[in-house]
Amino acid sequence: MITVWGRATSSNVQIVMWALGELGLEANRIDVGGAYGGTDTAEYRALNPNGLVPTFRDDEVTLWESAAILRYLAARHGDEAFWPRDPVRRAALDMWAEWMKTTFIPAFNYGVFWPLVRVREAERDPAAIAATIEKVKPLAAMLDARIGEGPYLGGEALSFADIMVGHQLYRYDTLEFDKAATPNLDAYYQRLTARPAYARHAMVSYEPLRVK
Ligand SMILES: N[C@@H](CCC(=O)N[C@@H](CS)C(=O)NCC(=O)O)C(=O)O
Repeated sequence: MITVWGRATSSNVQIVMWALGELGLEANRIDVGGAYGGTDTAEYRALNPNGLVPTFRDDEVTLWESAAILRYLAARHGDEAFWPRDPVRRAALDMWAEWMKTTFIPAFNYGVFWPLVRVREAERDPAAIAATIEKVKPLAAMLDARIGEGPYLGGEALSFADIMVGHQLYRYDTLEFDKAATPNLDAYYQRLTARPAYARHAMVSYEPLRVK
C-alpha cells in the first residue's frame, strides 16, 4: 500500500494525490503539516529531513519532493501517453512541467496567492503584489499559447506534465486578482475540472489556510 504524508490543502500534496488518482492507485494519506503538525518529530524527520509535505512511501522506496514523486509514479505506472518512453517527446512535456514548478508557481503561488490568502491584510505590501501580478500576466499568456486547443499538453490524453501544470489552476481560477485574458487556459482548466481525480484532489478549498 502506498502511503502519503501531507495535508490535503497543500498544493504539493495535491500533485501526488491527483497523479495517484489518475493512475488508479490506492493510497493511504495521513494528515500532517500545517495545523496538523507532526512534521517535527524524529520519526517524520527520518522519512523527510526537510520537515515538509508531501512524503511518500511505496514498498521499498521513500521519497520527498513532489515533482520527483510525480515522475516516479509516471515512470513506474504511467502508460505511453502519461509518460512517453521516447526521451524527445517526454522532454518536450517535461520542459513545461519544470517551467510551472520553477517559474509560474513561484510568481503566482508565492507572489500572489500567498500574500492575498496567507498574510493579514494589514501586513500586505500592495505595491509588491501589484508588481507580481503584472509578472504573472505574460506567464499565463505563454501557457495559454502553449495549450492552444489542447485538449492536453501532449495532445488527446493527459500526461504527467498536465498534473504539474494543472494542479494550481483551481487556485489561479478562483482567486480574485487582475488576470490576462487566456481563453485556451480557461478552457483547459474547465476540462480538468471534469476529471474526477482533479475535482477530488486539486479543487480543495484553501479557506482553512486563510489568515484573517
Ligand atoms: N519542493 C517541495 C516543497 C514542499 C513544501 O514546501 N511543502 C509545504 C506545503 S505545500 C509544507 O510542507 N509546508 C509546511 C507544512 O505544511 O507544515 C515539494 O515540491 O514537495
